[in-house]
Amino acid sequence: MGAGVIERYAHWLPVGPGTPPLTLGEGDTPLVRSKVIEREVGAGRLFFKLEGCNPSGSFKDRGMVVAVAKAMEAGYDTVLCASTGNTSASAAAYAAAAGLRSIVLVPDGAVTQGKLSQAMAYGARIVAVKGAFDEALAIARRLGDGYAVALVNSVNPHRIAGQKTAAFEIVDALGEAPDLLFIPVGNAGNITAYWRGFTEYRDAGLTGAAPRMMGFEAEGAAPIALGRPVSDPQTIASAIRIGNPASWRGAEQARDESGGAIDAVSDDEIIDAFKRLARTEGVFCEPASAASVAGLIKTAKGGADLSGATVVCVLTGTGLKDPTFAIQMAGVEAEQSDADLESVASLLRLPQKVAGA
Ligand code: AN7
Repeated sequence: MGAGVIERYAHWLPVGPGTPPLTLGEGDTPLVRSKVIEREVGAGRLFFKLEGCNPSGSFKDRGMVVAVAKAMEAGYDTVLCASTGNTSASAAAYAAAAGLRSIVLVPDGAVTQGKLSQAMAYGARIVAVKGAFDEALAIARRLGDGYAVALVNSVNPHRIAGQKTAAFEIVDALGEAPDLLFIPVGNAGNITAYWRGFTEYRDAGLTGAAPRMMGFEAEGAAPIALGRPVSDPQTIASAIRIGNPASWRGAEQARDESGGAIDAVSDDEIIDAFKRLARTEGVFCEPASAASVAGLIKTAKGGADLSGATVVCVLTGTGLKDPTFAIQMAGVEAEQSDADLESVASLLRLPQKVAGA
């Protein structure tokens, strides 16, 4: 354990003796049983896959380690991506670890401080594009085609290959695939990757069935649910503010082959799920990640019978990615006190300890 996804899952990945053994200790993330939401939605068993525990704080690291290792192997000295934030943080981290340069294109003003601070700290060259993510990605793809840089967006198949290892881990942990997998959908690479992982394990006889894939977009940025691109995507969940996903077809394939669904949740539903996760489960994720749990709650409210079902919600990124959002949602400030026992004790009004108790 702690060996990273290339070493642990080499047999399933497009790596060979010439691939550098790059790792920051990604993967092997916790699969935590729900304490409260499981009961509220009436699920047999509910687990959260805590992808925020990866080295740069999101699931992107699983695919990025493979994409950057393959870029090194191919002799590139620079990696490039467009990003709503997490891909840029991850690309910058692995480029730093590999001794490569990184360039990240971000939609100007639309990336959280936490994510930008990471790209800065890891030493990426950051270009704020005056447009939406989709425009930045279109530029990145053309730069990747015409210039001496390795494109590490999820249109790079090595990204998808690495990210499928999360599905392997879930089956390895449960001993079988879950019945349902709830996952946020933005550029749709991750749902594509999970479906590949589950079906590869199924085809190899390591699980009998694959789960129904339940993907959730944000209502104001829901091209796949609507069936058409969205030109001005809007949502509080900036990570998935995407109007024309690159892996659109992969997501539809996952939905159709698994008998699942791709639907949308409102910002209010995302906020409600975010709060429930933090306050009743002790799990702090970023707003985009809460879309998976919002989707589960919506599905249960819609009358789905989940009793007897094993359900996994993927929580794609840590809450520390977006502290501004968390502080706004809490709507509280620290209470002020002088630095002495009397002041703190009188502020708190705690009951006295009973002697002998
Ligand atoms: C926390 O970083 O697209 O459907 O550029 O950061 O595979 O795109 C991030 C996406 C879900 C959606 N949750 O995954 C980027 C970027 C979080 C994310 C998604 C993202 P995909």
